[in-house]
Amino acid sequence: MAAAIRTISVDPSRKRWTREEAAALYRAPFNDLLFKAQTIHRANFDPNAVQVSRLLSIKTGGCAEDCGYCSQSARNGADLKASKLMEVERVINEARKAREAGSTRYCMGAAWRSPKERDMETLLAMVKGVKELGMETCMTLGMLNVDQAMRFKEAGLDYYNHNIDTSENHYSNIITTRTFADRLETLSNVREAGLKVCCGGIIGMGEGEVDRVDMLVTLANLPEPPDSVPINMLIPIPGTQLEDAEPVNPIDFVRTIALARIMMPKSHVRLSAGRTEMSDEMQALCFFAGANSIFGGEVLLTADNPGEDKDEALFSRLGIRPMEFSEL
Ligand code: SAM
Ligand code: DTB
Ligand code: SF4
Repeated sequence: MAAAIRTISVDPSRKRWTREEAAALYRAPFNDLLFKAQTIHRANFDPNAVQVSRLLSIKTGGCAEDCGYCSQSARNGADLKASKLMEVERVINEARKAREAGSTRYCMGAAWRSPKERDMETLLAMVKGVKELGMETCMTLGMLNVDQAMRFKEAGLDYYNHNIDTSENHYSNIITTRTFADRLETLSNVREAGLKVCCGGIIGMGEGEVDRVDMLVTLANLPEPPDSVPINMLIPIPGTQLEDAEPVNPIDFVRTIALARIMMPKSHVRLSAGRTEMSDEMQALCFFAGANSIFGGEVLLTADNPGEDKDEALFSRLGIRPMEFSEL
């Protein structure tokens, strides 16, 4: 089995970021920052194509972790019905519908600290089935060891999502049942198995400017930057620790997207949770700043998302088209 482990190819010429350099960009005049981000975006991607992923919660609620933002933690008072792991056939049927609606990547999420051995066969069957539809597959199930990561890789998993969520410094204000180092370890296990990494965070959890910058410095300076970088705007969920968090200033959110684009020029930057609260203009600025992926559909895992009709109308007004399978 050890032979299947991929050696990580690190590009020695790749830029490593300092906090000072990144902070200077974050604070630059808005037009300068956006011009730079858009220039870098165009050099690496079609500026008018946005990749669409779809999420499905395959196991909802009752989670043992205490993430202060999450509706699914058993430790907070959010009003959510917990469910058991979904059946494989149902997951595949949902994925087929998502493919028909234009999604190219199917992301399956479970409210776990980490997957248990007894569920592995079911999870591997889900990956196989979705992969057979021709879609890219992604899972987000909590912490993984190398052996689990390799079994997912063998079953056809393309991406694993595991967010660092915020800066190392702010992390323990939000989550106490695991550490920032635990998150980095799973990311390293996932890379070692040859899976692509999807890793980002949440803006709007009471963090300062320096925390946003530090989070992006950590991501950009990983041995390899994540292939996908989801930037979520906190959805304040009643009953959670962060239900009354101060809303994010839209300009600061756009700055964060632009900085992610500049620091990780070849990654897909995903404008993730929180779009129902964003105006069309704010989303347009995010696309201009280099976001080139979204979640489509009416729901994320448990919270609302704009839905297909709204997104189709937005894309059409902006002259944006959904990225096709051939462009991935
Ligand atoms: N349990 C797994 C884990 O935590 O790794 C996977 C599912 S978890 C819900 C995936 C990610 O969704 C979190 O890391 C977080 O970044 C994001 N997320 C969860 N609740 C959110 C909220 N209320 N607002 C914005 N993003 C959220
Ligand atoms: C990510 O960064 N955002 C997605 C996905 N990765 C798994 C999840 C967003 C969840 C939003 C809150 C909810 O639906 O419960
Ligand atoms: Fe559990 Fe993931 Fe929610 Fe944390 S973010 S409480 S680990 S489902």
